[in-house]
Amino acid sequence: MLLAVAAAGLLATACGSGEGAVEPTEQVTPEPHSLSHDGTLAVPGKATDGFTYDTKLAPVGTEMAIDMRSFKGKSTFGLKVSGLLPNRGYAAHAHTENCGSNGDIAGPHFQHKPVPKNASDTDPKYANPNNEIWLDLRTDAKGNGSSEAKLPFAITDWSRPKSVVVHAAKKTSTAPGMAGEAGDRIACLTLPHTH
Ligand SMILES: [Cu+2]
Repeated sequence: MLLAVAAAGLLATACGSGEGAVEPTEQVTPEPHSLSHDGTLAVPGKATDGFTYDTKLAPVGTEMAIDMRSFKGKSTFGLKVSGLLPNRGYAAHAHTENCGSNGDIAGPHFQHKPVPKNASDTDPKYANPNNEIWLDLRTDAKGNGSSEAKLPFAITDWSRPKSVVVHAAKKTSTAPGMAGEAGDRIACLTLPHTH
């Protein structure tokens, strides 16, 4: 028992919010849940939470910011970018894992209802903007753009995406067998999370 308590103490220190943090460890906060976070893209090796994997389509220094709010079983999820190529569509989604040294590390699309084992990732029944978080946007003449997804489900500490990935395609496909596809992963922002 004592050991377990000591271990919990250590963990709290490791993830804690700095010196002398005395707030009780926050347990599940199902809702309301909100999160704002931004990052600046850098190449893998120099990146902390914002990664570019294609410096032509997603230049170093591009800023990505998200603003997520969840309340009463519904959520909004906004994405803002500045510094991408001007006047261009970009497909983007929330993904399940943290960003890493290559785009694949961010895992598949976050899904509220996960696709069953016998179904395909690209089945529009699961790969659609009511079950995933699609953030396709179009930049203006300065390379700034934004999008907001309105979602018919809650995002909680336990059911939430860990990253936002920008893809090379100008738009996310919705065609059967190709739903959710959007080409190469060109940029990724890791979202803060506790689980
Ligand atoms: Cu994606």
